[in-house]
Amino acid sequence: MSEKTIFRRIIDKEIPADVLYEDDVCLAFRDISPQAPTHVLVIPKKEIVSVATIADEDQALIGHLYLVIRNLANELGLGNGYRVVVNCGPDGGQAVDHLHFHLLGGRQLKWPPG
Ligand code: DGP
Repeated sequence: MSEKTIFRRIIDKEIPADVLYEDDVCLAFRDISPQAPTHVLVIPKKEIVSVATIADEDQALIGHLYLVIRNLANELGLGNGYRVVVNCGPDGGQAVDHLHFHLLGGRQLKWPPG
């Protein structure tokens, strides 16, 4: 069996994280290396490697993750705007092979990304 990703270990409470929200299907916690004053990761508990391997049956789950992101953004005071980023694969800069949505805010974000 392949080794657990760091995010699977966070889901399984094997390593600590600053968790902001949790339900049956997802978890949200602060990024260990924040790139903005607010930088939260929202992840499904289901084993999904990346956007590239989302299954048709995951449609409701992905929609749910966006509602969680919307709620967190409101709770965290990001009324002036924020960015949701999903890196996919090596060219996309994905470092952890467990699907995750970055919620970034609290400063003016630049465009385009590098
Ligand atoms: P990505 O490059 O899109 O795969 O982003 C992975 C993010 O995960 C990166 O911003 C740093 C974050 N990260 C890596 N390891 C840990 C960890 O152990 N705890 C937390 N909270 N975040 C982590």
